[in-house]
Amino acid sequence: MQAQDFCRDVDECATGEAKCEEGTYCENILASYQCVKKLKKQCPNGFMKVHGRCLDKNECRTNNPCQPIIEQCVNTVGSYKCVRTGGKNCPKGYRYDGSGCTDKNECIENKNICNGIGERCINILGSYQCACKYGFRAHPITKQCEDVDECSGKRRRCAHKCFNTIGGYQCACNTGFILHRNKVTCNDVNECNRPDACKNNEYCVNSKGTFVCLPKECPKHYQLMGQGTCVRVCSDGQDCTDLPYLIRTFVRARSKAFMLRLPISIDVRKISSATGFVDFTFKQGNEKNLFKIRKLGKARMMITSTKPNFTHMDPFSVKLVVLGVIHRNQKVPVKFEYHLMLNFY
Ligand SMILES: [Ca+2]
Ligand SMILES: [Ca+2]
Ligand SMILES: [Ca+2]
Repeated sequence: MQAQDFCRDVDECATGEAKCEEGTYCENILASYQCVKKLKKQCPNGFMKVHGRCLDKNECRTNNPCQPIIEQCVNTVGSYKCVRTGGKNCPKGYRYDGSGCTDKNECIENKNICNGIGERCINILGSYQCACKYGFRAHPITKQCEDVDECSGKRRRCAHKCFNTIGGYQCACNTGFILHRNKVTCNDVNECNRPDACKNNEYCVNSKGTFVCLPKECPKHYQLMGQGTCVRVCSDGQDCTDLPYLIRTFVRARSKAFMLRLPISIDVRKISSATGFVDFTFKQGNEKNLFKIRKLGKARMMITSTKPNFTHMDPFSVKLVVLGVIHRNQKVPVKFEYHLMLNFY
């Protein structure tokens, strides 16, 4: 027999014969068709939209929400049920609890089940797993948990010093600093808050990682002009023209990578700009050749480190004395001194 011998239903929706209004869709039925109103609203939970209609979702087929082995998923209209499979003979890793099988929590039942160093137990359905605790990592071959050395990694964990511990690490600070509550960064100790930090004839200047006691008085032939600045005063008959015209003291703290631009005092600049060049040399404190002077223009300079591994050195303090000589045409050169109390932390 051949197909054309039978009366066949015509799919009016497919042929285009059917005319449905907007907001409706065409549904083919035997010997006719119907226009079904499209649902605009979302379907309620447990239903899904199929050709504009809300149909029950079969949760058991899509992703089984029930516990495998011990439960069976039963689909219902708009929902599903997890039915515990009966029988007292539970598979390995499960136990009968009176009404069905239930997972054994091996981690609670046997506290020592994962007892290797750095191991922790994770309960899973029908079994358990031993994983590494935080701060430990599984060895690629032996799979045993090993301490992670947080201090040797690329990431810098601590502001100053890092000490590895089994299962963790601890930060510590350089001298003159105290560990912040966050256990990572370091705060400077203000030693000047201590009443006995300096003597009576000294004032205290706090600096990162240290502090400096500076005399309140200037040396002979000098007068104090503000904190840390001594200006030469030569009274009649005194031969002190060879002494530096100005002695200024700076207290600076630097993390190791540093460049130090010095603010040259206005008085010195007045002299130098009117005349010519300033020569800068180290008078004291650069015996190890750790520093170099870079001239910036006529009367400015910058101090930088000479060693590329400067940042790896232990913290240290140094007093650098920089001598500046201003050469003047046919006149006696003018000298001045910068006393730099530097702390590298
Ligand atoms: Ca288990
Ligand atoms: Ca560690
Ligand atoms: Ca300090």
